[in-house]
Amino acid sequence: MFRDRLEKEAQMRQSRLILALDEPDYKKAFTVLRKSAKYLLAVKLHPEMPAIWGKKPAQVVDKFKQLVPFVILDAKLADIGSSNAFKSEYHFLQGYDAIICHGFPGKESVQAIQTVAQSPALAINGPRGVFLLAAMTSPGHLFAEATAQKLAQMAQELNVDGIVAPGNQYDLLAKIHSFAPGIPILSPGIGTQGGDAKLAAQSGTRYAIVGRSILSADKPGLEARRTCQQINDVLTV
Ligand code: O7M
Repeated sequence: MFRDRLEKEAQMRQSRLILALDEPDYKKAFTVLRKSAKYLLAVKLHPEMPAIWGKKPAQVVDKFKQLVPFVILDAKLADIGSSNAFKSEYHFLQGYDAIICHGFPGKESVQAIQTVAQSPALAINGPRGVFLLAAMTSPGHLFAEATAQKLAQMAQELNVDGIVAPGNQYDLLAKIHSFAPGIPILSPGIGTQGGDAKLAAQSGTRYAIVGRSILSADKPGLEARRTCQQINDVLTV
């Protein structure tokens, strides 16, 4: 499974840090990536980023993968199965290693992406991954605990590669972890959105998704190293 590749690589690289490269200036984005790459497990991109940078997705993915093992697409797919299938196939063909999706359209919609991710044509370099979002970091989000519970249980049943859950809401995070103990959690919300890497890791986060606190640091490499170390202090790598 993709999550085994992720875990193995995390242990080899001694990093559970995923950089959210939300920087519209390509030159700046690439400089931050170059400076922090040594402390990163992966980069997370929104689907719009290559177009914002005036580049082709496959070109960006190829280039970034010379610096980090994985490039994760934050597509937050939330469609019916057949649409999720062709969208994810398009994205995987660009080289992305894993895709993030919503669970609220239902199990079949998520399964459609898993089927594409595991298709032999795409699995030449190992299976691709599917991460399911169970709750969000944003203030006033509508992921009530009961909803998050259902989504986490769905993630467990479907045996997805990971759950995205808020690294700035420790109680909800811990609950999501308890509802799907077998599925690793990837957490945004650390740093600028108030979450603390150590507290998140203690509440169930296995991989941290961090953007602005690294992107806006005077020394992004040092900030990446610091965040990477904070997680490693709690989780054995
Ligand atoms: O560290 P930040 O706040 O600068 O960036 C966090 C990134 O995580 C940014 O790319 C968001 O789009 C994303 N994110 C959240 O901030 N909150 C969520 O609930 C979910 C995500 C996300 O990655 O979803 C997959």
